[in-house]
Amino acid sequence: MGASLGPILVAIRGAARPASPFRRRPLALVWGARSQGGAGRSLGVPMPRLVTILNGPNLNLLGRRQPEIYGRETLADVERGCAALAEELGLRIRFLQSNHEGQLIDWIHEAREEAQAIVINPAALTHTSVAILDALHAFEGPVIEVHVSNVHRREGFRHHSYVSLRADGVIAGCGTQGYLLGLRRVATLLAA
Ligand code: CA2
Repeated sequence: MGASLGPILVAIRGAARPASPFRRRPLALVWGARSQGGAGRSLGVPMPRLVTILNGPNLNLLGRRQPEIYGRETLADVERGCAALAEELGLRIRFLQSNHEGQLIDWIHEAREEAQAIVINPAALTHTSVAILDALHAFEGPVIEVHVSNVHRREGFRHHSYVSLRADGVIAGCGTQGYLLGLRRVATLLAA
């Protein structure tokens, strides 16, 4: 066993490709120490980029009530599907759900430090929360807003989204597949 090396943060600037708006911050490639497991195991292999996937109030009930609107897949099914696709795309995910606005805001703040992109279904907070919008404004990477149902075919109060004022893309009415489409979009934006 070689000596354990601490993780090294490497910033790469001035790539040949034109600057992407999502590369405003230097690329923080975390190069793994020899002693670490997972993707950063061998020195010189960059950690896959992290996508935080956030789910708002009541989405823990997905697949258990109102299947005519939200389908039959549970949130655990969605998480499994996202994890499998993320691996295919060379991404890592942090998949989270909360019924509390403040918790979602705290996770968005954490994402500023550790994640390169956010996929968010803010659920009912979509239509009410300036606080979530403000938190997302402080996040620099791509943000994709996902809704399982087609909010535009539903009650008028669901037609307005505060989060859309910040989102780089919005997916609605594609069922739980919307999360996978969101992840694919994030992969495209991060690679641009
Ligand atoms: O279509 C979506 O994904 C929504 O974000 C879901 C929210 C709703 O308030 C938004 O307008 C649109 C509701 C999430 C609650 O999910 C449930 C799932 C099953 C049973 C009950 C609620």
